[in-house]
Amino acid sequence: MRAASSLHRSEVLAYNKRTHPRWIGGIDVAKHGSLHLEPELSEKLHRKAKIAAGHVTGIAKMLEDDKYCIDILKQIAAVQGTLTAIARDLAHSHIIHCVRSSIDEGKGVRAVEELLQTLKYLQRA
Ligand SMILES: [Cu+2]
Repeated sequence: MRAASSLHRSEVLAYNKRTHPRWIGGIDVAKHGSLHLEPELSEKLHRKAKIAAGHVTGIAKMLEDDKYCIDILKQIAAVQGTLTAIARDLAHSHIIHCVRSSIDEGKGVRAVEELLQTLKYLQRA
């Protein structure tokens, strides 16, 4: 299998269907369409993402309205903070569920790949 980053979403979903059981950590994976996000976390991250989207829209408007640079920078920092928090929560959940699942299934190489990918994206966050 190619690196996950070079896969189309449909390929990843097909791979996940083949390699993961339907139920993980009490979550019906088929029902929720996710291998690692518990409904409460999904809702929390969705809410934060919508807040960040609102801030980005606000930043665009501030630029359009030629607002004071420091005020715009404050908004940018706030969005970055929100996105970083989302990334951390997502990475934490991914390690707990997806990486552990790979370990439980005896797929050590896959688990290491999952961890390395997590670290790679966290460094950018
Ligand atoms: Cu995951």
